[in-house]
Amino acid sequence: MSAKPSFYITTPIYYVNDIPHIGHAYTTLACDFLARFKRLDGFDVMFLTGTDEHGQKVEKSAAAAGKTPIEFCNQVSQRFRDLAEFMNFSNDDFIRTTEERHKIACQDLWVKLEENGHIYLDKYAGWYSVRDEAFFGENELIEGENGEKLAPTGAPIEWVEEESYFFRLSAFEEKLLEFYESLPPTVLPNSRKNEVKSFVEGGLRDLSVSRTSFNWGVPVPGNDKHIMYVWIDALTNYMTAAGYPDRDGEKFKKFWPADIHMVGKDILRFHALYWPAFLMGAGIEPAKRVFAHGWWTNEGQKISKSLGNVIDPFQIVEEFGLDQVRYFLMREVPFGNDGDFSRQSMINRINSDLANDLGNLAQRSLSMIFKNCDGAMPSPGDLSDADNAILDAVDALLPKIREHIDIQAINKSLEVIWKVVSDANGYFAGEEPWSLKKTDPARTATVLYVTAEVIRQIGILIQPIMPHSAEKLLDQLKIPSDERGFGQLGGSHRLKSGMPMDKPEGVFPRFVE
Ligand code: ME8
Repeated sequence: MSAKPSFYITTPIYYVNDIPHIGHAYTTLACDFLARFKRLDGFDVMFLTGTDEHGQKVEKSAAAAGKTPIEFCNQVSQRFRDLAEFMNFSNDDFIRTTEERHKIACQDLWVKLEENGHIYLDKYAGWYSVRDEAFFGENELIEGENGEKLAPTGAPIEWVEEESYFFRLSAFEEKLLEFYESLPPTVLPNSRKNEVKSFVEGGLRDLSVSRTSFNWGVPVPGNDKHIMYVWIDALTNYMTAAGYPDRDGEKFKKFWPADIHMVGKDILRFHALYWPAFLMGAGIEPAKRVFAHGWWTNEGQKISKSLGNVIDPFQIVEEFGLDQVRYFLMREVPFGNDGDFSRQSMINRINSDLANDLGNLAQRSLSMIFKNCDGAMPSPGDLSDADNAILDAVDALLPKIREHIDIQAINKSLEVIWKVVSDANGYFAGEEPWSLKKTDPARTATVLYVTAEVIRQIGILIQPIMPHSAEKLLDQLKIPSDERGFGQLGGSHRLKSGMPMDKPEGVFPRFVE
């Protein structure tokens, strides 16, 4: 394996009881963006996604569909793979919890926890929500419309009384509180860290980690009457894919602990509390960061099957274009906050940021080069203050972007790029190369060259967010494919003058209703 630094990022593994929707596409897109960014920035990246196929919820959904659980899983899991391909996600692996490698990993982790004295057999009596696959205390329940008891998520609950193994979660309070305070931050955004921290401060009860009332899952080693709690099984996927239980293997040594578990805020507690506790219990380092992003609503309403307003990512990509949807989802909402999907804001982003700002800048300048500079990249003359200012601005982008990416402020990383796009538009309009071309062709050549150089660097920088469009732009500038990494940014790799150009084609069309 190479000596490059490593970067391991994971998405949640999605339940196969439902077909993929915009929320799933969103989380995986954020990871795809970060994985692509890190690859271009010289890291050896492992990017994992997959499907969560065990548990009572899946067993029930399969029965309702008249299928065996595995037939059902095969079918729905494939939809998530199709989505990954359709959205141009660059995941390096796709894990399914029904795979043999995963069963081995789960059972090994269980044995480690048992050997370390963190698992004991007792009896569980309490409330369980199949929809959330989670246990709830009486004090957490809410009242439904007809006075019935519901989980805090609004899901129905059932009273469960059965023999169960327990994990000594209560023994990890202090270690978890220390973990939340360690730096660089282990849980982001800060509001989420505070949320999970105050939950732990409220006191932890031991966690029931096995069930005997259904079969669809990984059997507990040495007592196969018990099936492991689906969250132990699910969370372990992140280690399975890194080669666990082969802890001395190259892959595990390189990629564990994971750099980022990206999740939605709904599953923060599982990732920032249970998972690090399980790992601490097994003597394994927890992931370096859990980032819990916000929730999408549709035109102001909660997205739900019963409201019939689920946004189908396949359909919006067909309508608006893939890179356009990718850009909108990452740009529109501060990453971490909740966001609202509206057609109008999607159209505004496409027409203003993409078609007007970046698209016009590229199309106008490259067309002028093609028409006025004998179809080749011109040579710049002496640089004016204005030329230097815009070049300095684009040369200085990468370190600024990295600062945002280090805390997953994806939207901010795009904002700083678009600030330079906007400055470059101001520069181009201010220099008026079209009115100079007869009187001062040398100055025209310089302005066009400087603008094209800005576009070269912007083209390199937008590869993580809009891979296809960036490729088209860089192809038009005749940048060889091995000169598109972040090592090529900055002042020491300027565009080569004299390179023959083709007639440019617009990369960012306007959206017309
Ligand atoms: O929870 N807005 O799977 P899941 C933003 N199998 N993100 C959303 C969203 C929305 N409206 N709806 C869903 C599970 N998501 C478990 C995970 S991991 C070891 C096991 C995204 O299919 C978001 O990332 O219910 C959320 O956390 C995830 O889908 C839940 O997916």
